Amino acid sequence: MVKKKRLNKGQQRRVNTNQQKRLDQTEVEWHNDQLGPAEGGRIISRYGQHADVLGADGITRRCHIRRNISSLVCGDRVQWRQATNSQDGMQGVIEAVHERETLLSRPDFYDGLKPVAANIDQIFVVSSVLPAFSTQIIDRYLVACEDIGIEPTIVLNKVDLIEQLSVEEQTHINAALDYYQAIGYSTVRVSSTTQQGLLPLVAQLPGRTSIVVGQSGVGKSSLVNEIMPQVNAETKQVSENSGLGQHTTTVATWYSLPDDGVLIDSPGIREFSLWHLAAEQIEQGYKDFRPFLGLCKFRDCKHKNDPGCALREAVEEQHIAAWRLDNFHRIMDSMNSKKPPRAIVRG
Ligand SMILES: Nc1nc2c(ncn2[C@@H]2O[C@H](COP(=O)(O)OP(=O)(O)O)[C@@H](O)[C@H]2O)c(=O)[nH]1
Ligand SMILES: [Mg+2]
Ligand SMILES: [Zn+2]
Repeated sequence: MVKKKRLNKGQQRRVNTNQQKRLDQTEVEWHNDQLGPAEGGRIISRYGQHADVLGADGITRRCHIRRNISSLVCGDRVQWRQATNSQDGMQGVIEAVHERETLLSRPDFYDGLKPVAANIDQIFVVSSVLPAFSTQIIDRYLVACEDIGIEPTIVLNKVDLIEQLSVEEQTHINAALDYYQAIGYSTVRVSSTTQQGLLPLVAQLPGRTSIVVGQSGVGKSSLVNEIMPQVNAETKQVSENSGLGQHTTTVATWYSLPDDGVLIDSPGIREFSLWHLAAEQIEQGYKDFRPFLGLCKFRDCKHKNDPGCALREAVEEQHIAAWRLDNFHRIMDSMNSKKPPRAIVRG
């Protein structure tokens, strides 16, 4: 009979510490004594298992992310430690994330809700003359902004191209922007190429953490570059010249403004689905609907052909634009037909 070898206490302790060391090493590559004290920092952008952290000294360093951190995104306030010597371009490790004040998320068909940026307090919903202006897309962003309670500003970029549109198209864009303005959203018309209209937008930036969102190609990165020429955010043209094809902004990126404030560039979001929201939240996201919600004859009114629908009456009496109710229905229809498999399973 083979006697099972027993480890004495000292051996056992060594095995345990070695195991712990291996765990630590696979996580951070550094031993504890190779890391400086814990400091506060800010996430500039996150790339998979690492992120760029802005330290209190104003320097940005690429850091590992500890595995216990489940969610980390541009704008997060973190606790991190600098390494005495960098390894594979990594200069430290992020150990903890502070609680977020706000979080802008984007529903991903397969991955569920994906965070885009944290701790923002102003959202610029950027649209453009080309690619085509779409109130459908703007409304989706507005509903998302209303849901997280952050004041949006609607930006129409590339106004230098407006004359290329037909008179009908120009009238349509102007009427829509006027309507948004009338229901309480601030709207600006700008061109990052000619710089026209930029001053009112820039005036809204100091002291706040702002993000530009919108479809790919509307000129978000170009606007960021015009506002802060020193940052050189990657635009489509730049990357086309470098031969990298469609490789534009892929993650949200934080840029500190010279006079206190932050502007975050975000990647284009092709389709901003809202299926994480309930029908009531989408209704509430239409601020011009609010005075009429709850006044329909039937509690489960779908605001389509239901008799006694207060929203349809409001449209007939021109309190609500017909296209807003149409857009609402298109969002509701897409929610019913395009729900991801997982969301359906979960009910
Ligand atoms: N004519 C015109 N083109 C613009 C303007 N702003 C951006 N663009 C162009 O639109 C394209 C997409 O710009 P980009 O900033 O990469 O868009 P993003 O995907 O929203 O970041 C580029 O070719 C820009 O040069 C503008 O105000 N006027
Ligand atoms: Mg971009
Ligand atoms: Zn109704």
